Amino acid sequence: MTARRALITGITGQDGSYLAELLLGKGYEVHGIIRRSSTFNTSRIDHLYADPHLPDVRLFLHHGDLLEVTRIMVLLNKIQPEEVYNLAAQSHVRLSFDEPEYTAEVTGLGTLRLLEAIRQIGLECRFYQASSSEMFGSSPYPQDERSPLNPRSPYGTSKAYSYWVARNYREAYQLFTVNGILFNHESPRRGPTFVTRKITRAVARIKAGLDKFLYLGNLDAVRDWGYAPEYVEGMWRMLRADEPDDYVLATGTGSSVRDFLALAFEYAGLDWERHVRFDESYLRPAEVDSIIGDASKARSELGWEPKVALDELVRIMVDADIRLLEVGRGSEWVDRPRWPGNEGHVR
Ligand code: NAP
Ligand code: F7E
Repeated sequence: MTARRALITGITGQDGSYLAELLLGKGYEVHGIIRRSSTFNTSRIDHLYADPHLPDVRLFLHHGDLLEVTRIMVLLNKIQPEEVYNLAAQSHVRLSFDEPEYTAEVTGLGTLRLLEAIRQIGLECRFYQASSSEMFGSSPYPQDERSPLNPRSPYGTSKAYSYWVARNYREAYQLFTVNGILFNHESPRRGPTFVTRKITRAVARIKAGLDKFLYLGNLDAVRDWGYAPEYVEGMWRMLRADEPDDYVLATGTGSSVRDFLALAFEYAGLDWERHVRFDESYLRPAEVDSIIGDASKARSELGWEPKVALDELVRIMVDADIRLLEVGRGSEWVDRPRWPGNEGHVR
């Protein structure tokens, strides 16, 4: 039997790395698009990568960028994926206020470029769009698939555009496109400038005596934080469903940034109030005050259920950041590869 073939944009990101692991573990041939960089930008997937000259390699990386449609067409034509996961994005909400046009180019128009390329070359594939709870913005919580979109940032508006493009290509051209509307999900591989990871890294550094203070913005914002490996499993389930549809993935529990702070510092035996200082540069011109998701549809139709609660998530992230400092690694943490037979191919 030939392996199912998937293409992941954004494979070097938090979710891309977990999704690549999941799909390789399920026997897929996985292709990822990476951006050329003057330094290595593959630390989250290095443990999965193997020299393509070796036998039985199932992970392949290709240089490309969502800004260049010709390259996207060439890659889709060459790879002929059966499943495309569009995870690439300028994903930082605060930064999107400083770079709104770039964010719209990548996070918004990038999706259109991919879908139009798929349509133009007549590729038959299933398409996952990484939609976001940021699209709900100021809509009252709990938010589900029927909640109105009221985005509050250039990132949120770009994601809303992509959401509608994915739906339009489903309706107009009968493409199998799904929107996974994911609420915040975190892990030891979370980018270090997102608030949870910023906090857990600071906890580790303060505990080790390397730093004294952590500077943050709005502590009152409420988020629904889940555990990233569970969310990529939900993405895969959406693409394996009988019909294309849109699904919210969330835990259903909201907590404030202050709650997260207290849990993380307390777990390390520290008092957060002695170490946290306010810096207004981390405030946003418009804030999403509270988002809490209702994932009932994913639970009943996909059998998807998150298991890791916030206190466990905090422990996982703080432990990982403390270990990272102990072993002297950079800012990225990856586990050993998971699927049998891979050991020989680790570089
Ligand atoms: P992330 O860690 O920021 O990863 C983003 C990925 O996109 C990276 O691989 C990045 O490459 C790539 N990328 C950025 N610009 C690109 C471009 N112009 N062309 C090609 N690739 C580009 O994000 P994440 O947390 O894994 O999230 C994955 C997706 O889900 C994103 O679309 C995000 O907006 C969305 N989302 C995330 C969450 C969440 O809580 N994590 C919730 C809802 C939706 P480099 O490594 O080279 O920068
Ligand atoms: O902020 C507050 C900040 O940047 C969370 C992305 O993955 O999830 C993420 O977007 C909250 C906000 O995530 C700091 O104001 C306080 O209210 O970790 P964040 P986000 O904006 O919720 C959604 C679902 C996505 O789709 C996005 O791609 O924390 N906050 N002080 C801070 N936030 C940051 N980053 N840094 C601070 O110092």
